[in-house]
Amino acid sequence: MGNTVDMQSIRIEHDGAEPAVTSPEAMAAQAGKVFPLAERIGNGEGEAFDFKEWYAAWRQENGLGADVPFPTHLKVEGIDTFEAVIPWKQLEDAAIQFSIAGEPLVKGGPIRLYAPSGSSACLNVKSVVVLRFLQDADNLDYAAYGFKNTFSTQELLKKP
Ligand SMILES: Nc1nc2c(c(=O)[nH]1)N[C@H]1C(S)=C(S)[C@@H](COP(=O)(O)O)O[C@H]1N2
Ligand SMILES: [Mo]
Repeated sequence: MGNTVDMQSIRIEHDGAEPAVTSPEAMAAQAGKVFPLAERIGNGEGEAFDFKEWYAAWRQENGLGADVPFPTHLKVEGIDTFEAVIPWKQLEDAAIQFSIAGEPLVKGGPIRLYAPSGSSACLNVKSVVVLRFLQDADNLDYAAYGFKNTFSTQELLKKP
């Protein structure tokens, strides 16, 4: 069905680049190295690639030079409107799960982000369909998660 392709698409928005869509397989190929998610996440299933390795490769392939600043935060949006804002330093060792036993994710697809250095397991967003790269140098430790437009004080994590 025509919808199948859209459901497996991930939109990328980054200053200095045209918004574009990609696929789990294309992202894994771009990252270059794939490993069992369990290497980083206890009980993690399936295959993953390193988020920052993928990001470095993506930057290079899109010709983003030193004039385009590195992001301070990543905002990930799930297909169910759950979303999270994650400080860059909480993305250390972050991994993107993209398949299980070589097959596309049935649950949590097209991709799922795991942030083992994140301030909360709630930041492990499933069914990610948008990656938005943000610049907010005044709020480097700002992290948040929740359903779109429903961020509340309780959902804001002030600690890095
Ligand atoms: N798309 C999406 N991702 C999500 C959520 C959600 O409701 N939707 N819940 C989050 C929260 S609050 C938690 S605690 C974890 C739960 O992950 P688990 O089901 O693997 O335990 O997923 C996070 N990722
Ligand atoms: Mo949670």
